[in-house]
Amino acid sequence: MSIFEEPIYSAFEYLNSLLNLEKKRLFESINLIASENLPSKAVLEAVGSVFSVKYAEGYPGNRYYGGCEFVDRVETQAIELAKKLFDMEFANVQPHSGAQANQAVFESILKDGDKILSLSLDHGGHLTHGHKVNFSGKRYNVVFYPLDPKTYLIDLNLVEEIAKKEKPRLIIAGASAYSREIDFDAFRDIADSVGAYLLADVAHYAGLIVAGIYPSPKRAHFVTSTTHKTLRGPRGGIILSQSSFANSINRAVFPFLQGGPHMNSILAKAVCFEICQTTEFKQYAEKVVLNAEELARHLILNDLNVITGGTSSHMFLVDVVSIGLTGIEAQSLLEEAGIYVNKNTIPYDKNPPAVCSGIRIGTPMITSLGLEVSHMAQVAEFIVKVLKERQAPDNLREEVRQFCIQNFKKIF
Ligand code: DSN
Repeated sequence: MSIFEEPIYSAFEYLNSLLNLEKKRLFESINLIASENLPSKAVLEAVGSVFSVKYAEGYPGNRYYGGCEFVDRVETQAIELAKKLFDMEFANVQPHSGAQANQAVFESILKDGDKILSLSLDHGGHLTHGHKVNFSGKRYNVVFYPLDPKTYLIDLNLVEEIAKKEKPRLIIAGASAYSREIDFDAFRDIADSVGAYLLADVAHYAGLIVAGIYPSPKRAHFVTSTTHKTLRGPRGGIILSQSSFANSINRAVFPFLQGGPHMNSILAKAVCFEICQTTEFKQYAEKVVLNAEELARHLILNDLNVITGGTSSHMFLVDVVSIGLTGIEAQSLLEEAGIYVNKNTIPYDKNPPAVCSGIRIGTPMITSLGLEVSHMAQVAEFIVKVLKERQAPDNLREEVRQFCIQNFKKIF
């Protein structure tokens, strides 16, 4: 057999062993990283398909290469499904990531130096919403709205006040570490009152939105998302908008920011969007939120400080300084026990971003692996044993492993 045809395990044994180690890591540990998820087999099959061969710069019906008959049909289908799912007039399914989706929206309506109003990263926003180390903070003039210092919730009156004073050209509603509902309609009203555009970055909430259990962003001028978080699709991004922005968005994605679209990912996005329309997906999304609520409830019962006292989504933040730890310490103690979270700033954090005072906990992945509300007390107990009771995490590792082996659905 030629080296081109051999399976990875016989051609490159050392690479295959890394693949197996990663599978073991994923399926023998409790992954609570809020932005990660396990895609369905159909999505993974699409990502690994022969659609990865094809160059298709351009858009359906208007490509720079021959042989685009089937990729055109795939991309058209992905676009139609995305529009239907989010109930919006236009979709571009080519962005390689959420960051590039945001960049394309900025490019389509902003000039260098234009003003953006957004939630800062340390209050739960996102790097691309104007952080000073990111292109968004370097190219645009960014003003942030803070969370309410007592409730840690978005204060819409304050957002409106700042918007009226600052007159931004773009307001961003969306977050990577905000566990409560975002009222996108109210943001649109504020944007209208100051003549600003509204971008809803729903990367974290998209799966809950299409399942109808999180506020709809459809009144926003632009909606961006990743496809791999709560949507359970492939790594990638999408942009939705009103049809009047179609040309400027398309030009911003290609040829301005990107070259050839990844047609294998676009096939996988179409597969993901098909799955998202099913009752099974809606039930999955509901379970993600129920699991997050239940996990937060058990941590609170054990006197851990869950920011905002719970969650209305797939994730929540835990303040670990109140139990004598930093975020980075909590993350690494849990990792030793086989539980993955990420250190995260909490609102008004006094620690630097590399240290953080909190951890972010999410349930999309464990729900994909079949954990139910009834398992959450046990997951909380593991966390409490490590963080609060300070039991040696390596002693718990085997218990966590056995829990995973016994309770995770066999996916592969
Ligand atoms: N890195 C993602 C997250 O963890 O939320 C956002 O891009």
